[in-house]
Amino acid sequence: MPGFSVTIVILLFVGNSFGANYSFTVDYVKDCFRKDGQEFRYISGSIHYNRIPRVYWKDRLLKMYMAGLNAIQMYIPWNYHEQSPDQYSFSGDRDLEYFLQLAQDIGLLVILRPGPYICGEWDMGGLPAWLLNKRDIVLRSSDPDYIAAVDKWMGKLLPMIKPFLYQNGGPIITVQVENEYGSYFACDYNYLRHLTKLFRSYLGEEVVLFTTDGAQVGYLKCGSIQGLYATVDFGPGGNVTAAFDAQRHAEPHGPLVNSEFYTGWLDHWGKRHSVVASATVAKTLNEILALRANVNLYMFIGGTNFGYWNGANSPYGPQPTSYDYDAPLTEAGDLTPKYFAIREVIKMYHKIPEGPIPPTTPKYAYGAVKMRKLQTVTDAVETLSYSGPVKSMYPLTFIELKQAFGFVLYRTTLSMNCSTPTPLSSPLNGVHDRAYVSVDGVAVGILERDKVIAVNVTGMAGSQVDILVENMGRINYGKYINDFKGLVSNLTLGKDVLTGWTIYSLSIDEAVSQGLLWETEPTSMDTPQPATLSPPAFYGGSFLIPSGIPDLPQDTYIQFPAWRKGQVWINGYNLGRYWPSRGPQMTLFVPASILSTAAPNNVTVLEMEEAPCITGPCTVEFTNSPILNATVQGDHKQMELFRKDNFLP
Ligand code: 6DJ
Repeated sequence: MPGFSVTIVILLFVGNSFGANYSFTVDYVKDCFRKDGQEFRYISGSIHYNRIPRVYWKDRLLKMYMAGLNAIQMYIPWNYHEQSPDQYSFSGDRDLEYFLQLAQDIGLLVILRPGPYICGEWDMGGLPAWLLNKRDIVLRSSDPDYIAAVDKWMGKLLPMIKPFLYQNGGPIITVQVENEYGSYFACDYNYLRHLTKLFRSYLGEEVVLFTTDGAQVGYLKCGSIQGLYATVDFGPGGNVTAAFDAQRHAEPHGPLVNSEFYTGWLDHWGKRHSVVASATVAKTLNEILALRANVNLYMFIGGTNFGYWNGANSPYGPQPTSYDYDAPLTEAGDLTPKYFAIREVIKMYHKIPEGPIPPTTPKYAYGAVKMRKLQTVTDAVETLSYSGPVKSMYPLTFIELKQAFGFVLYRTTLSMNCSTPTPLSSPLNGVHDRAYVSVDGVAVGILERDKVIAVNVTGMAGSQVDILVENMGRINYGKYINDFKGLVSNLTLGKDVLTGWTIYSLSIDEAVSQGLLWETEPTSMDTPQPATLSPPAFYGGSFLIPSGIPDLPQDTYIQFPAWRKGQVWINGYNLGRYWPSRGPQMTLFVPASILSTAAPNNVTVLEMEEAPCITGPCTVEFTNSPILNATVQGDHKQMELFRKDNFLP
């Protein structure tokens, strides 16, 4: 039966080319990767889907593909998908499977970094804050409670990932275990071994598992173990051969890999904006590629820390809302000279796809929007605190209140007459992270972690003390990632420990998106006061997208002339924190996808310190270009330089 055998041959052929033949391996003889048996080198770029609205994923991935990249590298932040224990979300902006599929459809392979810890300037390095329910948990170690939570999460995540592995017909060529584990104090090999077994049990024996550590032998010591391919990370401008020598110390053979080649660097509030010259990036990239090494450009597009997702470093220094990173594609996905400089280098080694690069999208300056004062947090406390207050002798932390992000109001009374200014202090530096203090509705000062531990108060015994505490983002790197929020130790008034607290866990995001905040009649408090501080308050305004102009709505940036610090929502979407009084970030990226042409767009601002509304124009402003590099306040080194440059005393 000749027809029958022909059918079998065809089936076998099809079977081979769509499954069984797909392989991705390490060649320890020729020092390279092999894809389907052929020598393969990746030139990859980092993109974090959690920092880009879903509607823009395709645009950003296409731009990456058109730059000549053949792969992307991405984290999976655990806390983004499991915000409360056992409550998983994988839809909308969290649709991981859709993102992986898009990457594959566009022609990009994927280097996956599922953690569980990711660092990445992301709240608590991607670990869910609820892990801190066990007070003394040792994160990133063999602590049984930590391991139990990791096992459960990976039991949910890794089976989702499996069909996307290259050998199963998907785009994922390699999977990273943990992240820069060699720079963590615990140095727990049993933990790394446990993760290796766990990953293998769900993903199989075939997949290439790897680790990434700083390019120094010291980091690789605790970061690498048998069975995980050790790679390194390092930035431009240094000695490439020396950096790869560190990798060779752990992996005498196999492909050279720089898993994070820094195209830019991260920012902190109050510190100068990081900039890395394109020429330096291009030069070192060329050196890396000339060595036949594999490379991932971190970041290729940084994106935005929307909402409360930014992390922080220690001593406490939170990262701003923008994660632009001075990357080749800007926060808003715009093409930059760095993009083209990188593309030129890649062109010397790999074939670049032909065809047009998706253009930079236009931005629109919607102009000034008038804002009106709404309630203060104290006025609105009943609305904001759905479950009502909790009474406690001593302050409770966010975790004890089962709140992960945002703000908590701590209320007590002055325990004694303070007829002369008396210090209200956090002797153990336990304000995590910023506390706005008012007495009988009058703002008296701000406490700030690692910066200001006392403010002076006056008032009669029994006066109401309201302390609104802001979580400004959990530490994401180093020893102090067990970052509890709220008042994490007692406050004192003079020598007295303050007790008898009424604590309001606040659901501000829900109240804003449901439009529950009201305008208030001006009071005597609203008249100009000598003090330049007011109790935290909401402001609201709205604007229409102009009609008759084609292609609106477009992306835009919001800025806060003469506002000080706070949080902003548009149509209930939490865009993030603004802090122009500290800098360097002055504008927040507003994606068009949250704007409406059908109705007025509602802007809600929670200003923590002082709005310009009494003394000047009460407006926020939509502009068409970002400012991420303003002069910063509070960076003493920079001030010194500035003084010197300007011949100031
Ligand atoms: O893997 C880390 C990235 O997520 C490596 N890295 C980047 C990102 O956080 S700072 C910027 C950093 N590691 C800490 C090393 C400090 C010198």
